[in-house]
Amino acid sequence: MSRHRLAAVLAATLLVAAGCGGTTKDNQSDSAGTQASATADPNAKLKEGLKIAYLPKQLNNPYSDVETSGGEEAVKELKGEYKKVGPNDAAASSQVSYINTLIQQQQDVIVVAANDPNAVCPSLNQARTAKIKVVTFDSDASKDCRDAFINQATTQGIGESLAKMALEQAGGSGDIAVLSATPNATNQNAWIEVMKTELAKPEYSKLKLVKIAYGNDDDQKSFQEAQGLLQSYPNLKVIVAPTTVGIAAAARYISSSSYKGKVQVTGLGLPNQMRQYVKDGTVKKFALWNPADIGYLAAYAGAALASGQISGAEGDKFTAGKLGEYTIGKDGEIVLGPPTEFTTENIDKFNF
Ligand code: RAM
Repeated sequence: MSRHRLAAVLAATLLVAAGCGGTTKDNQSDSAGTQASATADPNAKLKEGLKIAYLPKQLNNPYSDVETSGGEEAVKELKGEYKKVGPNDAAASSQVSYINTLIQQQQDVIVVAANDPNAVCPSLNQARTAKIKVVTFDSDASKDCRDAFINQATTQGIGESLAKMALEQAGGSGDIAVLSATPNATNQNAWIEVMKTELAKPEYSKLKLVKIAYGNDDDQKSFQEAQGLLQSYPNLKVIVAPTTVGIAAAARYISSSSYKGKVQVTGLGLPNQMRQYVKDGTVKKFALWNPADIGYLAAYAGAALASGQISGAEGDKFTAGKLGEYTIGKDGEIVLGPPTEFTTENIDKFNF
């Protein structure tokens, strides 16, 4: 670790200790992409030995395990040091203490799926002051406190696909409810916003969104919320769960209840968790991307940032190993690719 870097880490540690937010103008302009872009060199070699730490929304979620398995694979290819830490619940501020520890450990890159767009920001900006590159993946933080964001697919595309699957599963009309993750989750909230805009269109006029429930990405809570939805809305036709935890819990509940065959479950799920519910007829269609690819792409983006190959500015290009070349879009966003829809026809082709 260079002396310069150590001094920066100490300065950030002092800020943490003093409880200062990292949102002053100086901090923001320090880490602004425009300043860094002047120094980015597309021909810079990727550094070896980079310390790349993953901080998913929560550890006890099978989705996070698949995501970070891709991260671990990429960090190995990059000859870096991989680490994964995180809370056991997805509450808004549960990640702050982990970020502070990662700063003290002088990581080179923090890859984080934010449980709340703002709660993590002061700490993430302190990390950036300490010359740590911050890559959000899966669930973004405010764009002022990260260098790049790996989005699984376009937010618009995911929201549209959720609305479309709900319409199809409802047979064109009826009551639908959303079973989401936490009320603060950046990703779910963005998808639900797009869904609402879609539902306002004429082709959706016979569909009524009666409730948005939150299972907090906790299996038991999600199961109870699914149960509660059916008690409150007995005419419900579809539960749309834009979370792998929620969709699996809702499908488990419906599959063993008298609502099986009457109430459809759709949304975003892991094929391995959903296979039995597709086979027993509870679920006809759901969607997802390969979470391992998000983790993989995030490591390469982090390494390219930490090596000075890219700055996070729009138009920057980098190669992400087996996934090929990516270009950074507006607001530092890097889109993995389109999601896949799973049905009884193709579910056995996927193993994650
Ligand atoms: C859950 C998490 C994650 C989300 C998936 C679809 O596992 O909320 O953030 O991307 O569902």
